[in-house]
Amino acid sequence: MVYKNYINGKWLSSDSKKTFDSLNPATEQGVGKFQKSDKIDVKKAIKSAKKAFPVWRDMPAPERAKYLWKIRDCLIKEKERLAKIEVKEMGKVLKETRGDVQEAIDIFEYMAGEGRRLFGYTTKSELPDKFAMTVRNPVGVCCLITPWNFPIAIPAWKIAPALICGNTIVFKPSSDTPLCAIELAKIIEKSGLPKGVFNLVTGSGKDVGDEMITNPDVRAISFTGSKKIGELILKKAGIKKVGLELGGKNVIIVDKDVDLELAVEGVIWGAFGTTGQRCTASSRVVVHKNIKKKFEDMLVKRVRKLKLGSGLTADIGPLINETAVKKSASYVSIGKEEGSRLLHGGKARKIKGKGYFFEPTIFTNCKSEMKICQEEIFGPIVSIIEAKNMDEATKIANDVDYGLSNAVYTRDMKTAFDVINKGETGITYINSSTIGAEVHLPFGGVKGTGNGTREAGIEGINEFSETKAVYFDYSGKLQKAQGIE
Ligand code: UN1
Repeated sequence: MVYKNYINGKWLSSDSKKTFDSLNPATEQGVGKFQKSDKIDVKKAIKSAKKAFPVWRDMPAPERAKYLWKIRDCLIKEKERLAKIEVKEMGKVLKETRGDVQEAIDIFEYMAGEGRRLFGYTTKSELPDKFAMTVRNPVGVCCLITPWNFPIAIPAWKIAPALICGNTIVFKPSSDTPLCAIELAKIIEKSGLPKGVFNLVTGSGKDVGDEMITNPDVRAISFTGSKKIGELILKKAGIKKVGLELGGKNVIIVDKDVDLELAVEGVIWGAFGTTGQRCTASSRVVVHKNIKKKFEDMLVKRVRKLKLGSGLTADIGPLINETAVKKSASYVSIGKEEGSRLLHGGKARKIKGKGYFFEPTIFTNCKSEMKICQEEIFGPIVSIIEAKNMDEATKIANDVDYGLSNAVYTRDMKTAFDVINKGETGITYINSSTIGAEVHLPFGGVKGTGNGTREAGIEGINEFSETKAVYFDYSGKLQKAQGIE
């Protein structure tokens, strides 16, 4: 099957006449062929989005919301089918792919409701007979560039707020999960959106992404992916609105005197859920020295029960591709060279000779400055660091370039609030893992994780709207602000 681009309400082949394959990471079999689009395709899509913009902008937001509601309804109907397609293309386990589709349903529902809010505010003018307020206007043509690890939810986090604010869209999905994107696009098409409001172009970052970033008709870029590409986008995009979500090196702190079973479950879920391929994955654990040994014993006992295999039957699915396997393997070598101790796992595996599997891997006796404790691995590898007290643990937690999500298991109020107040992250969990953000709260981080924007929640609206200050003078005379006579 050869899948096409969606431009101006039509499914079109690329002018390049080239295609690429997407593979099932559990079986290494192809799931389809997709357009390897070039700059001409992207220009066409941007042109169509630009043309559709005034129509969509001028439609009342509660009317726009009706389309989002239809998309939400259709996602609910198709949830199981989409979840199974996602297992096939992305590899993660079925209960998690269901969660991914659910997250998309949630955000469309939330943003449909925004159609009847999109609040600005009113305030008093410093002058008589003058009224002041803010309104939200759309930004214009928005290009959305998304990763493969949440191939339905992350595009939805961007598409839903962009649409409700009145923007038009060109969407480039990851080349590892184009089928999920096309299935989402088909659902969006079914909602009957005016043509050109939503466009999809598949292809490489080099050809498709580059044109999106540099094209002068594009007013906003929203990107989720690596820090390296995020930095490149910021350099190249010029004066565009840019939203970046660039990963993490998230930590779980485990205090002495906690329910260790609960903490172990939190680490298992955070470190090995989605095979460690979440920006929010728990890749570091900082443990109080008094309970370190006991905690490790319990963790290893628990991890041994996890079954590796196809996302339809196992607890841990494959990594996304061979490059990811090589990356995880190289960090295992680095971890050993750096002098940390391998407690469990560490090897790439095949099942019936196929698949990009990797054992859930635990390192201990790690030091914060080690590479395995500093760099984002995006695989099922977690590093345990010992702390002599919670003050030291909080400092170690902050000792990385990233700042997305952190968590602490504690019964002590001061420790909990220290992590809330001093933790350099955009998300903090008390007594649960580092993953599992909900769509009505802002998602994003500080330091190397992003440039200050947040997705989802009300902050997701900020990314896709421009705030305009409006001064309405009904005095009938020239009034000057700042006391000028
Ligand atoms: C991501 O890994 O990029 O909070 C997104 C979570 C999910 C979203 C993760 N709701 O883990």
